[in-house]
Order: sequence, then C-alpha cells, then structure tokens
Amino acid sequence: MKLYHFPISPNSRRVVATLHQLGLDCELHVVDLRKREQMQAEFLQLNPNHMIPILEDGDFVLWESNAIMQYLCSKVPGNSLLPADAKTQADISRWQFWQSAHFGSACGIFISENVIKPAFGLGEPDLVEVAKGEERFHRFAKVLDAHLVGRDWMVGDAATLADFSVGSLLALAEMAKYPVEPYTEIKRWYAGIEKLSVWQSSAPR
Ligand SMILES: N[C@@H](CCC(=O)N[C@@H](CS)C(=O)NCC(=O)O)C(=O)O
Repeated sequence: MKLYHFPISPNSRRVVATLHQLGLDCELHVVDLRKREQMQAEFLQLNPNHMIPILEDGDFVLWESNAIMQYLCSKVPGNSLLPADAKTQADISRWQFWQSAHFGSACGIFISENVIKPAFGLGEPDLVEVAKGEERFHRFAKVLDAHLVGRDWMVGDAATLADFSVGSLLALAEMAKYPVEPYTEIKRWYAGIEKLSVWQSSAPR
C-alpha cells in the first residue's frame, strides 16, 4: 500500500496514526502542498479534488481520510480502533462524520487564517473569517466538551478512530490559535491522546 500525505495536515495524521496502531506496512509519500504538488497530473488522476491523503492499495484508490481509516481497520479483524459491534461502529462513524462536517470546518478556518496564510505569505488573517470560526468553534466544542465529562476516550474505554479523527484537529490548537482555553475536558482528553506512542510516532517531524 502507498499513502500520499502531508505530515502537518490533520487529515493525514489521523491516517498515519491508524496505520501505526494497526501495524500495517505502507509506503508513505509526501505531497508537498507548499509546492502545490497536489495539482500535478499524477495526483489529479488519483484525486480530482486535489487533496491528500490518498491511499493506493493495488489498483484500488481511496480518498477521504475517515474512509481510508475505516478501510485500513477492515484489514485487521479484532482491532480496537473500530470494534466489530454495529452500535460501537455507528457511534465511531457518527463522530467521524461530525469531525468532517462540523468541528473540522470550524478548526479549518483557524488553520487557514493562522497557519496557511502566514506559511504561504498570503497576508494577514481576515477578522470576519476568524469571527465566523469562533462562533462555529464554540458551538461544536461545547458539544465535545460535555460529551467528554467522565470519559477518557470518545467511544468506549479505549482509543478508537473517533479519537484519532477529532484529536488530529486538536494537535494544531496552539499553532492555529483555536479558542480552546475554556474547554477543560477537551484539553484533558487530548493530553491522554498525546501520551499514546502511536500518536507520538505519527507526529510531523
Ligand atoms: N475531507 C478530506 C479533506 C482533505 C483536505 O482538506 N486535505 C487538504 C490538506 S489538510 C489538502 O490536500 N488541500 C489541498 C488543496 O485543497 O488543494 C479528508 O478528510 O481527507
């Protein structure tokens, strides 16, 4: 298998952590977004959305990080990241969809304004966008913070794909300046993720 990724991207990191946890062999290939390599014909053919991560498994090509994570889990029966029980799987999928549709789009505004713009020399953060990000971030962070009361992990009593999908966004909290300060449960939970060796080994370097 081959994974096309960009190490600092949360969408990539959650897949790399999944590979490490499952112990699967996979060649990692960096697509340098700073050089717009995702626009090259070779990658556009793999993902016409010009986005990473992309998994190649023989002639099967899969994009969308959460779909890739679930596919990787299907290769390792009995894994703890996506347990076989249907309700547990649905609960994990629920949080992965929530990350993709809601929390990720809130965090994405801060990543665009406070990480991508300075890194690409695209000017100052747009304060209207930042205000929109704050409104969205608080709306969804409140839901996550309340869910985490009394829990170490988002679903069940071990780390699952839900923790990797949502946690990968928290990895950029400081750099992207998310307004995460009031959310003590989110901070406590993410500190637990940071202690996992597979989380540490998936960190960008
Ligand atoms: N929903 C997608 C999002 C992927 C995504 O946003 N990738 C970004 C990097 S974090 C990208 O490749 N951007 C390049 C571009 O838009 O041209 C997933 O979960 O895989």
